[in-house]
Amino acid sequence: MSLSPRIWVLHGPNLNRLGTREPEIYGSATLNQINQMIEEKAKALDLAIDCFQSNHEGALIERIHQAEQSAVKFIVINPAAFTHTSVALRDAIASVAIPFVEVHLSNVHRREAFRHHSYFSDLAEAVICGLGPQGYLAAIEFAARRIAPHRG
Ligand code: CA2
Repeated sequence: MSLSPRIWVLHGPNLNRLGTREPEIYGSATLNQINQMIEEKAKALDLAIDCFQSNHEGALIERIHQAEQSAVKFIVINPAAFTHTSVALRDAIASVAIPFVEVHLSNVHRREAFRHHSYFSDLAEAVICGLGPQGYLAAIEFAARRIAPHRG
């Protein structure tokens, strides 16, 4: 059994389409490439990481519920469009006592007004937007320090 602290990364709807369209907004990396970068970072920090993407609200909600039973110490989540619409996903993350960082590839505040409100930000430890895939890596580094400060 791994003794490394467990972190789950959750990607919301349509993020499986990364690298196919709108590179000027979301960059050219595919989700697989981003997950690979995340896994490399986690390995360097001795964290047990698991990346999950779904286009379904219910699947993301159930994954969040499972996080508690799976002794997950930290969640990094890009809720994608559910950021701006989903009270249900907000309630799910509020129902588990697991700290999380909200990540967005694009700077949502430079975009349409409907992207300026998030159902997650007031619950999040931090919000990172506009850094592209690097935002996930910054979130993982933050999580590593937040859950195990003695590990450096
Ligand atoms: O900037 C982000 O990471 C977002 O969470 C991405 C969401 C958007 O609804 C949020 O406002 C901001 C959209 C993800 C859709 O990704 C696509 C990827 C390739 C082509 C089209 C969409």
